[in-house]
Amino acid sequence: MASRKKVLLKVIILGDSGVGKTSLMGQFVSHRFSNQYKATIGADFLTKEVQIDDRLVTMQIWDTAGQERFQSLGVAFYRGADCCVLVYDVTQANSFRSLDSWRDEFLIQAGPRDPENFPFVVIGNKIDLDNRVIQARKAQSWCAEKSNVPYFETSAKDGINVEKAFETVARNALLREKDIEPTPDFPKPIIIPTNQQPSQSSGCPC
Ligand code: G3D
Ligand code: MG
Repeated sequence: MASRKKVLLKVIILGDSGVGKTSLMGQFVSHRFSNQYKATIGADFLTKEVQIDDRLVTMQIWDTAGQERFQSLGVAFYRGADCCVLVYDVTQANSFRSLDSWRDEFLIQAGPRDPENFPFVVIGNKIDLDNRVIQARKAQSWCAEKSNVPYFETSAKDGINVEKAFETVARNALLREKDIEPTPDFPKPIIIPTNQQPSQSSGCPC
């Protein structure tokens, strides 16, 4: 049976500062929720392998390093994104209102081929807190207006729904597999037979 090509998905997480982007990534990648974890991330992205049906998928998840405060994330952050996770905090109305501008910013900066059908996923985070101000149906109707973007409510703190949300991220990106740039396979090794005589036409002037 022919083996399927490996898939690498670039996933970026956007949303206002403080909504829990880094915590969601930490919970998903390492099942950890701690400040110490956040302080130790120096990299631009973390990777996690997930199994989606019969496919092994490497998710490369890009988190901001706090520059989202100025909405100036640079072109390398957006370039080649296969999926975009938009996060807000269910206890902060402003962070929900910002979803529009984060989505617009993504579409401008990343310039996907088919913006209407680009795979976004929206996450309402911090559902473990009891001071929620944005109700699920409000977020769901925003998502419905934007070509039915999937919506999840999570707690990065308690690990609620985080796996499920990221699995949907991977699945929806895979559905658009034709748009994903193939991961280059390792080149085939060149086998040099030990008993081979130098050929007459080797081009060697000696
Ligand atoms: P950001 O990366 O979007 O800026 P962070 O957000 O992941 O840094 O999280 C911001 C603050 O929210 C952190 O608290 C973090 O612990 C908290 N937080 C993140 N997710 C959750 C959650 O699901 N529930 C609760 N209760 N808190 C969460 P501090 O105090 O470190 O600023
Ligand atoms: Mg962060």
